Order: sequence, then C-alpha cells, then structure tokens
Amino acid sequence: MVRLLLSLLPLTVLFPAFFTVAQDIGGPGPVTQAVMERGKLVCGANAQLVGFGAVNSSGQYQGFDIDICRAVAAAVLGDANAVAFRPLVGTERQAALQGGEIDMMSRNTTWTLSRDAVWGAIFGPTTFYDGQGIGTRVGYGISTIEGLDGGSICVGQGSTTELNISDAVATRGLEITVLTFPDAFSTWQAYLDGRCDAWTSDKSALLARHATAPDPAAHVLLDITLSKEPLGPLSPQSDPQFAEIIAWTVYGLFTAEEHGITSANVDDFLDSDNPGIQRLLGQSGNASGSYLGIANGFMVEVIRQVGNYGEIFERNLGVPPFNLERGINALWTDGGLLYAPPFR
Ligand SMILES: N[C@@H](CCC(=O)N[C@@H](CS)C(=O)NCC(=O)O)C(=O)O
Repeated sequence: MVRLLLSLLPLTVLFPAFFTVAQDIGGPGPVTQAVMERGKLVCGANAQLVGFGAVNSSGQYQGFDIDICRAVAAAVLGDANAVAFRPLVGTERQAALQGGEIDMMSRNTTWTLSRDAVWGAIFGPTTFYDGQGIGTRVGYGISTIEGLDGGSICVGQGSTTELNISDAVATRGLEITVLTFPDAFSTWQAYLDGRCDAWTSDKSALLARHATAPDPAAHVLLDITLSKEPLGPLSPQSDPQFAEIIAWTVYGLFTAEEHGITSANVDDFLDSDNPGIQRLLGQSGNASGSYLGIANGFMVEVIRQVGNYGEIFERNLGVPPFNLERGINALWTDGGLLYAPPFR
C-alpha cells in the first residue's frame, strides 16, 4: 500500500489539479440519482403566495422560493428550467416529503426540531429569516395583541403559526377565538370576509398578502413578533448527499453576492485570479461540485441562470408591490445573518 502511494506521488506532483478534482464523495445518493435519471427535479412549492411561490398569469411558477428550486436544478442538471413543481398546502407537506412524492421542498417552511425528527427532513440553510406577525384592518383600530381580547384571529392549519398563536394567547391570559382554515388562501379569504378581527402568519406572508390585496393601505401589521421563523429548503433524510447539494447551492448564492458575481457578469469572473472565486466557480483545477458528485462548475450555471442571492431577493421581493427591505436577510458583511462557510 505504502509502495503504491509512493509510486503515485510523482503523479500528484505533476498533476495536482487532476488529483484535487478527483477527490469527490463517490456516487450520487438515491434522491440525486433519481433526479439525474428523470432529468427533472420535483420541488414541493407554494402555489398561493405571490412573491414567494405562486403560479403567474402565464401559468409559470414564480417567486423567491421557486428560484431556490430552480437553483438546485441548475446545480444538479445544469438547467434551471428542469423542475416539476408540486403544489403543497401547509397540511400536505409532511406526507409529500415522507412519501417520496418530492425530491425537495422550498415553500415558506419553518425549520423546527419536530420537523427535523418527525418529518425525517434535512433542512438546508435558512434562506429567509422571518418571524410571526399579526395583520389587521386599519379601520378596526386594534394596535396590540391585547386589543384582540374578546375577538377572533384567523390562522392556517398545519403551520407553526397555529401552534405559536395558541401559546401567545394562553401565556397572556387572553380570550381570543382562534379560527383555523385548511390552507393559506381560505385563511386570508376568511379574514377579508370579516370573519376574524385579525389574521396571523409569517410576517413575509402577511406583507405579501396585504401588498396584493384590493386595498393594500387598509391592512396593517401590529408591532409584535411572536416567534422565530427560519424559512428554507428541505429534503428527505434518506439522502444526505442531496442535502449537501442543496446546502452548498444556497451557500454558493450567498457567496456569489459577497463577491459581486451576478447573472450578468459571471463569465467575466471565470478567469479571475481571486482564489476564493476560482473555488466557488470550480475553475483553474479547483474542486467544487466534484466534492458533491455534480458538475465541478455547478455554481457557474446556478449564477448564470438564476443569479446570486441578492438578485433573487430583489427580483421577487424588492420590487413593487412588496418593496421588502433586506433587514436581517442581508449578508453578514452588511450586518445581516447570511453567512456561508468557505468553499474550500
Ligand atoms: N412558516 C410556517 C407557515 C407556512 C404556511 O404555509 N402557512 C400558511 C398556512 S398553512 C399560511 O397561512 N400562509 C400565509 C399565506 O400563504 O398567505 C410553517 O412552516 O408552518
């Protein structure tokens, strides 16, 4: 063995780049393999939340979470359009993941202990740091959660939201009737129909719904955050290698923004002499995707076809009618929480 290694030594000296690239993690896991054979990624998505995941007027899925699915398809298959979206309401998520109906999910889904353990999920990096809020009509004159005492609040079933609002009401000793609905659309509709004095969800969802309401200025968020809601992609525990691909695709989106690499200028960076950029893009013999069993330059296709994190955020959420601020979803270098480990 030692003799064999010694005899290989001159080769590693002569061709270090080859040996770096060849150190991959082995064959693809079962989910990656299925995606590759099918030539399509099946991504569980929201079809009802404009800005994050919704079907647009031309019948295409569009939104921040949708672009995360597309980025993973570009990473694994080299084609951001090779995605079949599977619409999921909140209560369908666990079964879709456990039944193998989807390869991954990117659908305003909060990372929690029980979802890790009971759903059998591996959560990827958080793509949107959120918190639960309460929305109400300006005309109702309610400005605090205590102002809802004796009233009612609408909430969607099968969500962290449903659990958090019960805690928030109980710990404050309030008498608020919590009305639950099977999906996001019926929850919002019930509130609009005046069946509840307020409604509660992730703040991003409240803002997105208010912004696209017939009368956006008629709705307001109370100045309260009831919980932490780290939203991000997830995949089945059966394939940790696929989970690594999702994780490093998201980290690659953060890192591309850090370096100022965009869909418009990525080609200018292919011969960059910055070693960090070479590693991100898998250029100059540096290993990148080969560690994950996918194309070494996977991030080139991801950035070229989908853009960096900042582009994804701005295109879907930074524009009217949402005009969302980056807030804590800024890069760590700008005082936010987005921080990727090194591509090395
Ligand atoms: N992030 C939360 C909530 C996700 C969610 O989809 N909530 C639905 C109810 S099931 C909702 O009402 N969303 C607001 C909307 O889409 O307007 C979770 O993972 O449970």
